[in-house]
Amino acid sequence: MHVERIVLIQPRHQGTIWGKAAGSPYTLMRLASMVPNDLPVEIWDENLGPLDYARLNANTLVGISSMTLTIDGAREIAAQAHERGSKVVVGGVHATLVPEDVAAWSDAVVVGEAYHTWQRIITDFEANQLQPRYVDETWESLDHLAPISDRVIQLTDEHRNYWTPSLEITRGCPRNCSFCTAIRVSGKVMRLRPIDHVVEEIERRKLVRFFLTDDNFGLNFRLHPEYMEQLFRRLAKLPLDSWSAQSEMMVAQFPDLLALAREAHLDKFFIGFESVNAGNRRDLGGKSQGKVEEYRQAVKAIHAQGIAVVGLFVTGFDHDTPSVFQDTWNFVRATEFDSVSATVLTPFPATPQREELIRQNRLLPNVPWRHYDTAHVTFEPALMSADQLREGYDWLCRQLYSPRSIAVRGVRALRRHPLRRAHAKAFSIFSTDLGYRKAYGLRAT
Ligand code: B12
Ligand code: SF4
Repeated sequence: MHVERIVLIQPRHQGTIWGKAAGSPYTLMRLASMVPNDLPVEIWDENLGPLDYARLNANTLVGISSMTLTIDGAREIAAQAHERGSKVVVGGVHATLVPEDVAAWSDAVVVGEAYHTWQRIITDFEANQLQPRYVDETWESLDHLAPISDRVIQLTDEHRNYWTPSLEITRGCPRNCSFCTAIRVSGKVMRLRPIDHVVEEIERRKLVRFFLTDDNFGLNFRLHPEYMEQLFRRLAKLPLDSWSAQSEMMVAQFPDLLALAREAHLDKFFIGFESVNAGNRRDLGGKSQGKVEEYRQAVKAIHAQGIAVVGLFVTGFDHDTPSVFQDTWNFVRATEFDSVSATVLTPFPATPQREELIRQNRLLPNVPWRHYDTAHVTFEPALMSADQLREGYDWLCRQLYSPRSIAVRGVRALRRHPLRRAHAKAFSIFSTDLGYRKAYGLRAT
């Protein structure tokens, strides 16, 4: 078959703020870079505006990436594409978790990674032999990944269209938290990209700020300290403004690496403290124990090296009572977080946690997938009612994201920087809390 073009689509989840979407469509940028150069490829991001379905036809292969929250949007896009005769391939975390559901309305489902399957899918489409399912869960080395191509850099125009470019340096996480779905698409083995590749990509994409997609970058302080040291020394030489990464709090135990990270322009760690309730420790995968004094010490130690801390908290665990909201707020107020994210525990499909809730008949009926945004209540908690969780969470968010709270945290964070840098730092400091405020606000819709 003659392939006219390949169209990779990201369904809408957040829209834009002042004309730009939050994060660059990194997943699609990687996939688009693997499309052979003689084949036209496009990235359509529904966050940036409505999709031009009229340009699809039977010679178009449509690829959609989706998380649970956007899977219903993905299905609508697939239906539109099918009306115009296109074939539709769906991948990403939701397709990986429940491929049989996605198979019902797509032509092919991609489970796991696509570094080996995506090119085969294109060849199979050309040969009219698209298979219903492609699986890659081998978690192979990241050494030979196709780099983001110049063609893709041009067509994404990420500096104009997105607030924060994404970048991947490591992938996977050997922890096995019962609620985690990220490890289903990135694997339980920690893999590292060659430092030369990372530096080359930063330079070619002309990145000065970025957010790491790595699920637990900080764990490498313990697992791969030499790699981290080399990485930081190389990044220190680049003209970067700032970058941020997800981590667990044990990075606080590595002051020397933290100092190098700061020199490498690492500005902010997003740290999953998860819960202030020690009763929940069995659910926290060993990385947090609900010991608030330890959390406080960790924040201090990380701040001491000049790195900001965004505290991530989840409410609704089985040992949480209605007091968890006031306890979380008290703890946040007394601890100098730079920003805070509070979410509701969310039993994503195919997690051990969801299996257990199903066994106990505790999932709320008829909750649409778009409410799996970590801000809606989707199950009956153990020690409070669903309404108590909903109201308590609303109350907590009103405290956390009030203009006053955001201002207090922001001004406190600004004070840690020299006055001459305050202007440059203001965006990074306030944007995280404001982004969370907006995401929480979407809960009402
Ligand atoms: C970057 C990111 C974001 C960015 C989004 C950037 C963007 N594209 O718009 C931001 C920060 C905005 C974001 C927001 C949220 N996110 Co997020 N995010 C991620 C993260 C960390 C990395 C994804 C990524 O880019 N990886 C790098 C690329 C290269 O790898 P990849 O995506 O896995 O893609 C590979 C394969 O999956 C496959 N593939 C994927 N799609 C497709 C499509 C086709 C056609 C094919 C062939 C293959 C394929 O091929 C790729 C190459 O191998 C993931 C964690 C993870 N590890 O997936 C969470 C993750 C996707 N997010 C998650 C969640 C829950 C959210 C939020 C809803 C809530 C929250 N508290 O974070 C919000 C959304 C809020 C809202 N209302 O919109 C969950 C989703 C769980 C689920 N089952 O749906 C994840 C898995 C994290 C987690 N803790 O579990 N997120
Ligand atoms: S530490 Fe984070 S990335 Fe690792 S398994 Fe737990 S939730 Fe997932």
